[in-house]
Amino acid sequence: MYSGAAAAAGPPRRDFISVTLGPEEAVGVGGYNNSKAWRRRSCWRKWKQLSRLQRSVILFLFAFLAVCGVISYTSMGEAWKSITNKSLDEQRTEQEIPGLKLANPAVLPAPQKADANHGDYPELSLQKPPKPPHVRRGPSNLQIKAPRRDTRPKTRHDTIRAVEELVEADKVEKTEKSIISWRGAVIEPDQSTEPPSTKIKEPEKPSSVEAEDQKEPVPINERQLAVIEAFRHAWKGYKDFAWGHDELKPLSKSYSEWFGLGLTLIDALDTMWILGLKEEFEEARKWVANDLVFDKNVDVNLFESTIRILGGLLSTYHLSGDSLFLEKAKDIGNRLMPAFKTPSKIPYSDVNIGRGTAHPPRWTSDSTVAEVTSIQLEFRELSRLTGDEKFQKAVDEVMKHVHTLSGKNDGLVPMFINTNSGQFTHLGVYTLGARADSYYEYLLKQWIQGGKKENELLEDYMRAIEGVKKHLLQRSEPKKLTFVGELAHGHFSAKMDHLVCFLPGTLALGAHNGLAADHMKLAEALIETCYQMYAQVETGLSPEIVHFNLHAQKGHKDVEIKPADRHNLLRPETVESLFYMYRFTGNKKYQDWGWEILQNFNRYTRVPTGGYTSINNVQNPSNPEPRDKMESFFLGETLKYMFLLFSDDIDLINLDKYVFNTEAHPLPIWVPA
Ligand code: DMJ
Repeated sequence: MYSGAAAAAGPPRRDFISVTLGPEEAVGVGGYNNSKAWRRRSCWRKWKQLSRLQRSVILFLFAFLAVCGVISYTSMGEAWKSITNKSLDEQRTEQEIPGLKLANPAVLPAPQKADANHGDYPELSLQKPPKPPHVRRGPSNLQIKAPRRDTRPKTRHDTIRAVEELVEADKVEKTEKSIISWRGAVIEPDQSTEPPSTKIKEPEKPSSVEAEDQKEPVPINERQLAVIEAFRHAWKGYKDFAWGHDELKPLSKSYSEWFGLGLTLIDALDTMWILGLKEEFEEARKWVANDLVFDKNVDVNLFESTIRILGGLLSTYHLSGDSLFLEKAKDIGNRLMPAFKTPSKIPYSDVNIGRGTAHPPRWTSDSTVAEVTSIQLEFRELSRLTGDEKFQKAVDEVMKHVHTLSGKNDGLVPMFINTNSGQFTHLGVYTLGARADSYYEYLLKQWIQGGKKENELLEDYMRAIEGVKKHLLQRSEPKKLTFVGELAHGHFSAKMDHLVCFLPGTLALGAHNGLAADHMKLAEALIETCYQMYAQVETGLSPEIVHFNLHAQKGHKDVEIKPADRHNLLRPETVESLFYMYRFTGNKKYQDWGWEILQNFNRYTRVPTGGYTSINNVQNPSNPEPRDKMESFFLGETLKYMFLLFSDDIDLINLDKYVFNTEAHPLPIWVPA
């Protein structure tokens, strides 16, 4: 090999390297002499004979090999460590229940832990998620394999770290814009990464169910069997009287239509998969294949159809690996896109999926904050699966915009946002209930979905929880239950929607993912309150809204119910939070509370001819006044969370691998490849 520079300078210099290895070389020079001294001399002579360039190249090669060696040694060490840890886990499990091994080895790549970058911030660390103390087994037909992840932010560094002391967020923000602090955690926006929207390069491969023969038979316990029985009873009513329609009216043995898209059937698909109801699932699949048509001149609510239909189809696709569901998800996803064609890019509430037009409600150009900020998990996942970034771009833009908006109160958001101006409207009212609830839930869940890299989401979430603590938390009398009230123009109201009971589960999920430990404490206090919203009521079922007593009064309980609020719609939020609490603590009281609730649903809402019904009066056990409607979320969420709550299998929708959308449809966490 000739060096061009040497050739130009004068007579050609031989700058090539010729290395001959092996004994032949030594034999050729003067016979075989293998003494150490001879070898040393011979090597040195050879070395001296080499040109400077040749020596440099050899030295460089040695240096390069040394670096490679160090790197591969480190990564082998990591791999060895994880193998060792796994076997320790298995040993521990064996000790807890002799004879049982971890039934389901992880099938997804381990999600990047928030504390994965300790090396970057050696002085601080995230709290380690507590290891659930119970043993896990899941239905044999449910081994879920998450897809390979192509879409991820550029930087691999997680940017939160636990700190010992509370630093006031506002104070820090004033002094140094780059650090936002709160109790227990610090974010450094300069480490921030782009959200994954711009990283979509190729479509995601379909995920698939792991081969059946890799699984051990899984015992289903008595309580899970009771959930299966309840599901079958509900399904019977739907099948007999409402097949292919949106909702069952179990008393009149008929149905109601909302969008005319078989809402209950789609919402229930992944529940059937999780419960192992193969026959029912196959029957429903046939309906999806042959009868589900989105090319219809019908107005649908963007939020409701996203969380129930798009979310339901996506999660069923992930669980079953059946591309039919992805095709349908793409179809509905595309048809919902016109909603984002607004002056502000804040989507309209309603879309005509046949005509491709969208509009706000007739009486206003406002959209609901929870609605426009709780469609992100689904659209982001659709982008990842299809490789088409338009879905994610649209919803990320909404989040970015809301992040910058004024009108928040310590992270708490108003309930409405205008689609023309993009500004919050009806300022001054703050709630964690209807119209705002899932905004908070999706801040955390998007952060988790994206691999804990999108700092603005975490920042908004942490700030909001501080806002909740500061403005909305109170204690009731006589039991001193911690509850989340509402704030209207500076006045505190002791009103709490049942919807707010999603919060303990979300807080626990955040704590599990390394956020402040006091979030878990708050979760424990709030789930007790949510349980009391059932336990203190005559039927043992919670009303839609309660008012807490702030002052002790003789003969009064903590919970007061107004006549207009005493209905129960078979909602999931408390059971949902019980599920998270049990998963993360292993405390069986949460299972027992859920069991009580299931029995009371059976006692007061079950319709003998099939189905369950919402009721109008949770305070009247002798006549709870059935409403004649079974909401789709009873099958999509309530019974699913019940089944998961009663399970001791953390791999039955492993929360380090999946994140539930707000309609209980599990979507994979994007794991670095
Ligand atoms: C569901 O559609 C979702 O959970 C949503 O986030 C809130 N309302 C119902 C259940 O109560």
